[in-house]
Amino acid sequence: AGKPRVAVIFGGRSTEHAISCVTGGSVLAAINSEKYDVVPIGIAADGRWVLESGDLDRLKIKDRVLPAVDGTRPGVALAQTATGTDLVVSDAADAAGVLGEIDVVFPLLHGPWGEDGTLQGLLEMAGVRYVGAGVLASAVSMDKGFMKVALAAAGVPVMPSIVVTAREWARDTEGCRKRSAELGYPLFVKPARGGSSIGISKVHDASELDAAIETAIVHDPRVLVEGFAGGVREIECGVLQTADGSVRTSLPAEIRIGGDHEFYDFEAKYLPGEHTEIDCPAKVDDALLARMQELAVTTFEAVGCEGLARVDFFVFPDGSLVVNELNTMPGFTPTSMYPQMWAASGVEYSELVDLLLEQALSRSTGLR
Ligand code: G1L
Repeated sequence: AGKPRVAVIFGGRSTEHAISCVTGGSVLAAINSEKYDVVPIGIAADGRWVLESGDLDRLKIKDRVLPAVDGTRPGVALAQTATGTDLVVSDAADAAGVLGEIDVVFPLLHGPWGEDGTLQGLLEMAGVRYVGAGVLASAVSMDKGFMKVALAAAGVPVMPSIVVTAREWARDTEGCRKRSAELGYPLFVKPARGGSSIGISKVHDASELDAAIETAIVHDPRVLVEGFAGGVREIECGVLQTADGSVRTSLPAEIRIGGDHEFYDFEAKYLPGEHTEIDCPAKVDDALLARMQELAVTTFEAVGCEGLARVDFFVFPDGSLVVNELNTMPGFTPTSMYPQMWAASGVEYSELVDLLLEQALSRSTGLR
């Protein structure tokens, strides 16, 4: 048998197309080519699946120009064959040529049709193994409303919240206002499935609530209204499941938001240094570290995650913890938080990529 063949899929129809391309370039560069054959697959902004070139320089930010998938490259499609799964090159000019069987996919896609379990479902149907969370865990983690229901049921502390749907808002606006106000001001209002920070408002009093809900509804018909955690530290922890089935946790990192930013918003996230400081590893005592790592594993298991997840905590002044976010597809360039936390824990980026591939390859393609 030859080397396992890895398809790295990146790009996609989301606003984070360019970030996904940069991540794809980083992962492609980190895969050990003595151990794996690599196939770069781009999803163009219009949704076309293409065989990308091996030119990794194309996937970098150059002269402040963001990379994008080249939609003029030959098209590819995932097709199941009698013998298993083959990736078929459906080049219009040429008769369909077969690239060969794909053993494992590294799906680097954000938002709807990628992070929400839909691509995972396609891969399950085709019988192809892949890195990261499965269909249910991806979908549940993507939706902050359902994520909190699953975590609360497992005894994981979360901030109190409610979901307001566009239909409920239209039919019973007053009822939605009342349910929101019961959480107490200030509040956060967010699109339930927004991966980035777009559409989020901090609501200081009742006069600001309607506008905040209407802003969030533009981005998602499911809106999360959440209690506000004041005076907390924001600390996150990486979770990594390895091929032997064990679930490991990284050292945590702390994000400190400075200046006039009321929360870790879009600018704060993408212009680090100017608005935020990162402590990696975070300065935490042994007792807090142990509680955080244990809660991170409980969170991972409560949602049935696989492979990896980043768990973001609020730490209250009295030392109590709540889980603020669960991310099954955390930022994954070498300088992103998740890889940085693992680097601080002794696992370098290329080893991380290899451990994730090994874990994915060890999976059953049946019920698991
Ligand atoms: F495949 C993994 F490992 F599960 C995976 C998939 C996607 C890890 C991280 C990501 N992240 C991204 O794709 C993104 C940060 C480019 C957008 Cl969510």
